[in-house]
Amino acid sequence: MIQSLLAGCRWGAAGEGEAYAPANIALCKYWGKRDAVLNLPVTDSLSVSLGRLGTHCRIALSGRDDLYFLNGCEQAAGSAFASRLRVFLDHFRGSGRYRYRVDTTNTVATGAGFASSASGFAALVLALDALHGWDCDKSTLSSLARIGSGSACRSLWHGFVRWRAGVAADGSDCHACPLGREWSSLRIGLVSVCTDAKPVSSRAAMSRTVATSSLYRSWPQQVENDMTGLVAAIEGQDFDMLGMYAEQNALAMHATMIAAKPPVLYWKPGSIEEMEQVWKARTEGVPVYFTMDAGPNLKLLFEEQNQSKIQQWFPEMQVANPWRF
Ligand code: 2P0
Repeated sequence: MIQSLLAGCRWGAAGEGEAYAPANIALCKYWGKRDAVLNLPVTDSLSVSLGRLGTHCRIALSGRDDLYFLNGCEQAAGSAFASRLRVFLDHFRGSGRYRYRVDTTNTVATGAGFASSASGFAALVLALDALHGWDCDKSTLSSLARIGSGSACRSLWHGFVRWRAGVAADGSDCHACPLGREWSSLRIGLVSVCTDAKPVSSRAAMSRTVATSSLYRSWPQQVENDMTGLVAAIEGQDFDMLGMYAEQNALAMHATMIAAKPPVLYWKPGSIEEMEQVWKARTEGVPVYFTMDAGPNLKLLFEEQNQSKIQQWFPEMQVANPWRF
């Protein structure tokens, strides 16, 4: 698959490649695969990027072995970080049997449930494109990033991005594309509840949910409904509609995994306390909604004009502006 995506590309290797990609938060979630090798999803998904929170990646050819650095620290060859990158880079070594030095710097907390793997693989693919001089279009790079981690295919662009599930068995029609709509007052608040390693990876949780959760049967219909609502909310810049659909979609996703056998429950008591704070703030007239991914932390959705009010409710939150990068 990778070979066909790169067919006809130049394949040089001079100097180094450098790139930045933003993290992204799904408003309509990717949850379940129709192909686990190619990371082909069951449904479309829709995200918004996190502006300056993401990953800077620099890649160059190395002498004998791959070398991996994360936030300036060399990572052992046997570490989970190095192993995941090595498997991905094995697709790109070409006839030159290239060895790479990869420097990854995250401006979003690594492994804290704030999607650093999505920005990481997107930045890596952009840096590889620059290093090898492929000069690929963004759709092709999106498909390449998808093979590293599904949600990475949405991190090739800033703003609202829709990942089309496609129908082709080889994934040739499965990549993301920007929605082409801006919403300059929209902000994302990151509320950290717990940064411990996840008890179950999102990959494992997704596959267990698809295989064992009776609630998963209704998920494609949920996505169809929520996607229509979210796209209409973005078109009409209707904040309450956007927040309502995004929050419902996240809760429905968690419901499918809670119904898996054995259940997957990422929430901590603090997650529920923060959800209740959001609902309480809303009853007091503060327009704020949340979404959550495969972890215990919340991402708040609000508009710039309400930021100081919301900061009083959530003094620890970190604010991302999707439109400043
Ligand atoms: C998303 N998540 O749409 C969903 C919502 C988590 C919950 O994409 O197996 O790390 O690498 O394709 O992309 C997390 O899953 O999974 C994710 P793989 P990924 O953002």
